Amino acid sequence: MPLMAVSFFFFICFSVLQIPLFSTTTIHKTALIRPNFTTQQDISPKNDTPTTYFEVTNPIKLPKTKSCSYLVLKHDFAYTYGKPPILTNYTPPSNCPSKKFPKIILEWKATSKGRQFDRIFGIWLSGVEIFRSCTAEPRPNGVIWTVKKDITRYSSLLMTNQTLAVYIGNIVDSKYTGVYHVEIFVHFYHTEKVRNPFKGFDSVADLIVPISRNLPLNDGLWFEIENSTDVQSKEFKIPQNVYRAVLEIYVSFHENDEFWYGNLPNDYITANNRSDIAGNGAFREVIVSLDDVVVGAVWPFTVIYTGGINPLLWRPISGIGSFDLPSYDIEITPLLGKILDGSSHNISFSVTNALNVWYVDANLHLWLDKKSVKTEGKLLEFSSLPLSFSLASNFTGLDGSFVTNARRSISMTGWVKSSYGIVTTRSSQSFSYSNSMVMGNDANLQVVDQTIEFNDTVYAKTWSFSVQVLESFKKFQLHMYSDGVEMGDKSYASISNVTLLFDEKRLKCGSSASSVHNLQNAQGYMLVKDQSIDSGLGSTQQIYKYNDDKGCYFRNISSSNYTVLYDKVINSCSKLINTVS
Ligand SMILES: *[C@@H]1O[C@H](CO)[C@@H](O)[C@H](O)[C@H]1NC(C)=O
Ligand SMILES: *[C@@H]1O[C@H](CO)[C@@H](O)[C@H](O)[C@H]1NC(C)=O
Ligand SMILES: *[C@@H]1O[C@H](CO)[C@@H](O)[C@H](O)[C@H]1NC(C)=O
Ligand SMILES: *[C@@H]1O[C@H](CO)[C@@H](O)[C@H](O)[C@H]1NC(C)=O
Ligand SMILES: *[C@@H]1O[C@H](CO)[C@@H](O)[C@H](O)[C@H]1NC(C)=O
Ligand SMILES: *[C@@H]1O[C@H](CO)[C@@H](O)[C@H](O)[C@H]1NC(C)=O
Ligand SMILES: *[C@@H]1O[C@H](CO)[C@@H](O)[C@H](O)[C@H]1NC(C)=O
Ligand SMILES: *[C@@H]1O[C@H](CO)[C@@H](O)[C@H](O)[C@H]1NC(C)=O
Ligand SMILES: *[C@@H]1O[C@H](CO)[C@@H](O)[C@H](O)[C@H]1NC(C)=O
Ligand SMILES: CC(=O)N[C@H]1CO[C@H](CO)[C@@H](O)[C@@H]1O
Repeated sequence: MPLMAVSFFFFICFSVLQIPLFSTTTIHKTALIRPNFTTQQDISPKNDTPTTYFEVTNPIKLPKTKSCSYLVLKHDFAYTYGKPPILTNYTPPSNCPSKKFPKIILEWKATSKGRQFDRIFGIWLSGVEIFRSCTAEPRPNGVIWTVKKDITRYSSLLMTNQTLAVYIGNIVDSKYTGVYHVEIFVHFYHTEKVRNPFKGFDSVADLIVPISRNLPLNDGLWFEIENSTDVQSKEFKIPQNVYRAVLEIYVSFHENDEFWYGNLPNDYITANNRSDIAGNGAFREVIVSLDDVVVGAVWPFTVIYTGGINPLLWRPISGIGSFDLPSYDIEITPLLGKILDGSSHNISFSVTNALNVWYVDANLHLWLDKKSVKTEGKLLEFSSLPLSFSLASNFTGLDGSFVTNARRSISMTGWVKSSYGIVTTRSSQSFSYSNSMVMGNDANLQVVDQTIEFNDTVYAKTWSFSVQVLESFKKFQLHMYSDGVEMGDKSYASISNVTLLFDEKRLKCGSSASSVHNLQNAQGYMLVKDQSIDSGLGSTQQIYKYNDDKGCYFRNISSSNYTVLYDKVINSCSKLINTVS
């Protein structure tokens, strides 16, 4: 039988040394204890061809002509854990005509064979993160996966020489044999798009300042946030002719916080004398500060990595966001008045209630006024209220229920004077969070229902009263049901159901700019014996709907036991209206 790396609940997409954090002699609390599992047995069809894994997303709309393609890195990632990232010189291809905002696509192609955990990884261009992802877990006959990402917004970097860094924290030994064979391409496409003189919200930045750790170093360029008081910061300086600034945040959570939305409150842990389980409750947020003032936050989507909960759920259809983790933009233009002084400032990150470990970094996208050497700005209004938070616990022994609610809002208004005139920008974020958790069967059963709403609004007004409004309404939902039963003889059975929803509506000047509705349901069971999966099954159904001003995309797909059961794609808006209500 072929073999497979399976990790249950814990330890997933995780790049720190694999020390079992929990003693495995613990009793039967299978929903609480999230150890790693692997197996020599591969519960899969026997054949010789590698399996192709994929994440369901809308294909990138490409211009007809491809100018050029460039293999930027080919590397085998074997024992790379704790070592420096792989570095290579990036040079824009000389045969690529024009510097006129071509469409630029990153293509990640990888294969792996044998047994391996899922590993988090990142790609940086001179310290600017352009891709955060998780590897697929290999199979004995091998797996292949390809991810394409539109990286046009990083054009300013891609048109000049840079250092490309890739870090995957992989560990290879006699048991975990999977080496990741990776090829990274950049594809450049022609576009006829004419540059807008007053660059609107869609334009790409002229300069991107990395808010990440400096090379040379070991591990990734991300900051590692280990606990709730850990603050990681970076000093930076911007040119004095900036007229717009957007901070893009990358985030992923691992080890004790990989399943943060299922973590128990500390009073439960203390009452039950169970310091071996992950605590600090189920609420987390990434806090972004500028010179020690909270200016933004990210309430992240609950990405489940390829080995999470029951790895069989995510084969071959990977979890939402697992192959291309979302990044989050915060418009900080109103704050430019504070940082246009030519001196150094700090951006820092912390994570409310964090347990070890969060990987966080950011890119500061800056738009420069080509017609002046100095712009001016002033912050007019700023409001950042403290987090509103409530927790209602009701438990007896290991069973009970917990309801957590939280809200936050941040808003700011400021003007910037440039050769475009005086532009007043108001930027706001508002968040709400609710999490209901039930523990039953002496904590063998856990049910979590979580909803995050995450709204961003940017409103820009010039003297000529032309107004631009960009709104983003995000809704992230998670349902997780996990039930385990002790079978004796160091074995147990578990079933799990997971629902993930990623919804985002973007409005421009009040009318729809794009919308995505991405819903995944997964069910599975596994029999775990002596920390190995003896048998099991995973099934997934997914509905993906996307539309923007260029068209529509709909996909209805399902898989079970590694096989796609149905896969319906609709590409045309008119057909979509007729087929799906
Ligand atoms: C999964 O497929 C394999 C091979 O086709 C088959 O042997 C196995 O019984 C299936 N498992 C389940 C639970 O249906
Ligand atoms: C970019 O790198 C290439 C290849 O190393 C080199 O030939 C070229 O001179 C560099 N360009 C600049 C502007 O440094
Ligand atoms: C939190 O993490 C930081 C960084 O590793 C460390 O210096 C600090 O001692 C930790 N604090 C606590 C309370 O563990
Ligand atoms: C708590 O657990 C530890 C380790 O399992 C044990 O040594 C200790 O006696 C327990 N304390 C109580 C009050 O049950
Ligand atoms: C940035 O933060 C570091 C560490 O806290 C501090 O030493 C430095 O003075 C700060 N710089 C500025 C410009 O505030
Ligand atoms: C706490 O849970 C118990 C058992 O489910 C229930 O009987 C009781 O009404 C709950 N108390 C509160 C305050 O919700
Ligand atoms: C987000 O926007 C939606 C749509 O306007 C609204 O219904 C919801 O209450 C908002 N949520 C928050 C947290 O602001
Ligand atoms: C899990 O999902 C299966 C299949 O959709 C469903 O039949 C079952 O009722 C679900 N179980 C729970 C507890 O939600
Ligand atoms: C997806 O396809 C399945 C199987 O054909 C069907 O039962 C289901 O209604 C479809 N869902 C949508 C939203 O079209
Ligand atoms: C990869 C990994 O972390 N493996 C660990 C899983 O748990 C067993 C038992 O606790 C450890 O021995 C392995 O090192």
